[in-house]
Amino acid sequence: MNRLAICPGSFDPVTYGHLDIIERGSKIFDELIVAVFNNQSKAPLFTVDERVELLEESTRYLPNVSVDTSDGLLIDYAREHKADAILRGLRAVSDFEYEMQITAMNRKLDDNIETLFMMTNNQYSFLSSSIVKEVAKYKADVADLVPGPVEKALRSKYNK
Ligand code: COD
Repeated sequence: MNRLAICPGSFDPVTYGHLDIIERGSKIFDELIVAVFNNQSKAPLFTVDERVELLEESTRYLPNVSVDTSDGLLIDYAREHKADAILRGLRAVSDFEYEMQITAMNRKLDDNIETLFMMTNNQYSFLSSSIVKEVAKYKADVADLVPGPVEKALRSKYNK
């Protein structure tokens, strides 16, 4: 049986923290779709197309991972793709409340699709797209926080 998971997020931009969850998820599921959604509460730096392209470049080495985008509801997307699970990462207790709300709402909309959480690698527990953007803006070195193509894209966004 082919097991499919959706790994949803804003990925604005993808970091090594995201990549760690994607890579570990790809070992558990037969197929993993990384799906870029717009999070209404965040003003993105990168367009959806740019985020998709950066994810594609950064996950090319994982043969069972593909990248897609949707402007609809996550649960509808998961249902349409007959996903077995939604995969999310957890960094700290501070993520928990937000994740619980999303999961509870998604379960109310469809209780056949499980949401699974993977604890972050300790090394990336502090890492978020927002922090990366903040430090990149001030021209700090982000080479060990994001994949090469993202580092380059940040440099060109902030005209370094
Ligand atoms: N280590 C481990 N995991 C991490 C790290 C890290 N350093 N950084 C981020 N992650 C995880 C996050 O916890 C998350 O699971 C995933 O990576 C993606 O993170 P983000 O920040 O890019 O994504 P979010 O939280 O902005 O994604 C929110 C969604 C886009 C999924 C949400 O807004 C959504 O579902 N939108 C679609 C519309 C919808 O269905 N809304 C109703 C939801 S109830």
